[in-house]
Amino acid sequence: MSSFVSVTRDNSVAVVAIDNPPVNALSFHVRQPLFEALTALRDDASVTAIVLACAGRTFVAGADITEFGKPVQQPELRAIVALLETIAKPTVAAIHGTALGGGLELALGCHFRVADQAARLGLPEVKLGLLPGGGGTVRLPRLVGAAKALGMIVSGTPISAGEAKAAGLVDAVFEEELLAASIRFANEMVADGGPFPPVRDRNERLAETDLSAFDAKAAELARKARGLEAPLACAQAVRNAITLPFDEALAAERQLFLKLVAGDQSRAQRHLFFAEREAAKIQGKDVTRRKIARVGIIGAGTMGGGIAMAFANGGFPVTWLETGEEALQRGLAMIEKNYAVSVGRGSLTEEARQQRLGLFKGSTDYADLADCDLVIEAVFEDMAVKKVVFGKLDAVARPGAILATNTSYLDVDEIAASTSRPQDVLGMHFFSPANVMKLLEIVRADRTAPDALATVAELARRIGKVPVVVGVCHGFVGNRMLSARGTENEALLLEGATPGQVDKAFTDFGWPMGPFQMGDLAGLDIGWRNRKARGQTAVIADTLCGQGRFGQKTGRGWYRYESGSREPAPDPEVEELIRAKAAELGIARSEIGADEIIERTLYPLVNEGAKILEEGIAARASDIDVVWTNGYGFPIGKGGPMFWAGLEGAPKIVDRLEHWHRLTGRVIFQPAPMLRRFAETGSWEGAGG
Ligand code: T1G
Repeated sequence: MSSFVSVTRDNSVAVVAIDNPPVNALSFHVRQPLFEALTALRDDASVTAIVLACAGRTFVAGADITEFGKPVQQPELRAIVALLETIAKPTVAAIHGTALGGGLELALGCHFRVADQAARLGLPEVKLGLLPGGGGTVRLPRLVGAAKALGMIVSGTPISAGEAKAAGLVDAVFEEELLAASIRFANEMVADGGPFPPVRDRNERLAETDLSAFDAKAAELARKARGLEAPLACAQAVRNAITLPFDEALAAERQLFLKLVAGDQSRAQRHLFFAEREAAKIQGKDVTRRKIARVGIIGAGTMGGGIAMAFANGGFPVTWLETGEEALQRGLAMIEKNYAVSVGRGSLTEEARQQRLGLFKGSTDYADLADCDLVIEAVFEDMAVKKVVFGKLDAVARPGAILATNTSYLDVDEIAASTSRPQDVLGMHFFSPANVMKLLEIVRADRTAPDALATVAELARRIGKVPVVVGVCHGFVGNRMLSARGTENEALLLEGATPGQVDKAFTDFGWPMGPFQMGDLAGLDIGWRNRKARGQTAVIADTLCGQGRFGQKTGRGWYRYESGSREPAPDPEVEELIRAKAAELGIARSEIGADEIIERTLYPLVNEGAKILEEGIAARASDIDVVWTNGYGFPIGKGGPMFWAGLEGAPKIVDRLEHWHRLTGRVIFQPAPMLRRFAETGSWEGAGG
């Protein structure tokens, strides 16, 4: 027997335990001994039932993603599931932690699935650009019905043990110790005497399918796919489960899986899976993390409120400080309203709402921050104001407390230097709305202690954020690159494109929306204020703002918004304004195609990323991909700007940047040395600090 799979006996019940830390992935070194053990137990007449369990913190969390793209080693998961279904004696999967992907598919090969109360079950393959390739698309609908299976597989979102029991996926949920309860359950099934039909033969739930409703739901999901292939393939595979005989549907699933796993989109999404985990690891030696029990938030505005909610949602007590009682009460009222909306939507229970509100302690006195282990300021974006706040913090915070600024742009080294404890100072750049957006840029100042960075990176994941450690520069990684991506926006308009054409080039690329629609959503006045503060101008945007056209909130911006609508409509007045400005500036206008729009916006985006790598502001190219797919909507099927540069062809990017540089002389088009090296070597390695 291998160290990854062990078999023990509890009288006539055999317990097969998988032990493959950290998540019991179904690697080849697990599959082979598992297949052998199940074959032997099937043929062992002294065994009356089999319980399949896992050691460690979770049931099988899926196939081993690191094996994809390599030669397949037999036995595959499908063979193990098929073997399970040849076993007549009761087979019981005992699920704790998460049964995900191939893990749930393995459990679907058993007659029964039992779970502890905290268990979660799901088929998240779509998040890797795949579909369940171990029979999940054909077996899950047979237990929970096609509609529920479609929702689970296309969303990839796991469900709780309770929901799984209610849906028919799980046969029992136990409060007591899982293994003992599972063995008892198995003995009960033996006593029942069976027969025990394998899931493949259980068709009763399929008969209830309303195919036209199913197709309508699948069509709606397809509209949201935004160019991603996997959601469509998932829906097709589940539909096959309804309309085709089992083995044909299973074969069709296999073909769909093989096409997806070899495709660029799945490679891109698997790249992001590992990139997100890599980004959360702090470079260098293993450090002891500091204990964070209570968090202080300074500022009860939109950002402060979102950050406070993010921590309360993660179960942290929050001391929330404002200068005045009125501002504080306004902030608390906003949070109570947000939670009430969630309860109304059914996404939060009333009990959880009360529990979270109970975590807040409001204050207008800095001394109340003395027992906080981490304090985050989200006050007005002005260096002088930030320094006053940090001066007060420095005077009251306990030794070893981490002091963080939520600044989007300002120099964190300068803020840290204004305190007596620069080793405890760093940036935590949240993205609005901070309780929703996943990305958290952790800004490493030049004297920030490694354990402070590691503490905040781990804390970020505990509150559901995706952390990326970035260096100090104007705009860090995301906003600095956003600026490079937008430099040509007005030139494109003056030279002949319309806001709608630019935005369409972006949405056709896979972005949720283009830069002009995004500007109208965020409010054009924000950029206007920033430009004025920095003595910059944007001829068209400044004119629009001067006319009070701030975007959706004023009903007019780059687009018109019919009363109350959020749908952008082209605005002839804006297009006339652009033409007039172009004439004033003597700029000849002509048709501008989507390729040129992409070359003049996304190629500078990649180029700025290469500069950021060279300067060591980002530790690795994949960190930049994590920033852009989690904070700015870069299409996950393209893996982020740096991964996409490989798909697009770096030599072509360099060539076209040189073309635009020759034509315009603008520095954003000058290819960065790191980009040239990537074009030559195909690798971003060896860049940055
Ligand atoms: N394969 C290989 N490594 C994995 C892995 C997997 N399936 N899941 C996690 N890891 C590694 C991860 O890279 C990290 O490594 C460590 O385990 C801890 O993970 C045929 C085709 C289970 C909820 O998509 O969602 O089955 O950084 O940091 O936050 O149909 O891991 O320590 O070196 O995420 O506690 C489907 C993916 C696969 C689930 C735990 N399954 N994993 O979260 O830990 S495809 C998934 C997760 C498939 C079949 C198809 C999470 C988790 P390192 P972690 P965590």
